[in-house]
Amino acid sequence: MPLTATRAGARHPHSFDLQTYLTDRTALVNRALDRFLPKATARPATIHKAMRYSLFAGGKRMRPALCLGAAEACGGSVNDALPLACAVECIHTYSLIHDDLPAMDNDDYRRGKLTNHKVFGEGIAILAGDALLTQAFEIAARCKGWSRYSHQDVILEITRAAGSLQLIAGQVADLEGEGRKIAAGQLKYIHERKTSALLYCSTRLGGMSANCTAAQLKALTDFGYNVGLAFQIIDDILDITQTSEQLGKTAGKDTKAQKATYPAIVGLQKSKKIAHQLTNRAFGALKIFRGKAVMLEALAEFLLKRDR
Ligand code: GRG
Repeated sequence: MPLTATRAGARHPHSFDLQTYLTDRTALVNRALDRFLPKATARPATIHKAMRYSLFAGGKRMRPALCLGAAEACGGSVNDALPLACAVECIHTYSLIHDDLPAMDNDDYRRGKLTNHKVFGEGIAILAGDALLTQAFEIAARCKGWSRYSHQDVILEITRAAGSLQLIAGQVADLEGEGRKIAAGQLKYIHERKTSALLYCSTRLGGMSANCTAAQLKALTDFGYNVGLAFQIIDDILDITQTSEQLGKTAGKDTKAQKATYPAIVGLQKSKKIAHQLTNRAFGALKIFRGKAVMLEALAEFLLKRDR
């Protein structure tokens, strides 16, 4: 997907091939995840097969791409950011496995395949999620270390995003909001936590792996936060405009579960407008990188225009 990167302060407009970038980064991430995880044959094989089943089911790898892109925007290396990109993907996959369970969203399909509990049973699916969450901390703890940020900083970053004040808080509010009328402010609270928190954790970790400055870290936070909010609005729009085949998961679930979404509260057109505004805010946050964040800019544009 050739995109012309001009918004984020590039002095000379040039085209950026996001498709090739994503294919390349996804391959790197997949190889690294394969190295970090216990082999599928490691005892007890069931749990390792279940962890790998969901991890390699064909996710878009957006959080790792954001992490690696943030590192590159700060002049860091992909190799230094790679373990943290993998840690975030493990947490994301755990959250999807648990979200699909009968006690939560009760879904049969995810990433175009049967959900984890449909293949391995509920007990193993819960444990596969738990094991992926734990795996993320092992991967982060084994990193080689950074001069400006300690292991404690990095681990705290992940605990904050995944804990009961962010990711889990968002999921709790989402569960409690089902079938109830909620205001736009409460919906934003949910989106900030269940979606944005892990996205800006990804960009921040990428920056930290590159020893970014405080100003760069703030820019990456603002960028990830706004991209995260736009991402969830687009996700809600796709839920009502796309088919299950297109999405690789059951479409139309939000309406059926009477979930509060932007399209339900403000309508489709206004939701699209808000997603555009948020993406523009994200572009604005990248100015500090003076054209070195073209991959982040292209990713934000891709996430806004995606159809799955
Ligand atoms: C169970 C602790 C716990 C949290 C669940 C992640 C989550 C919170 C719920 C999943 C459903 C949902 C709407 C999450 C918001 C984030 C989101 C849209 C996830 C889907 O991310 P994609 O599209 O998925 O990047 P792939 O499969 O491509 O990685």
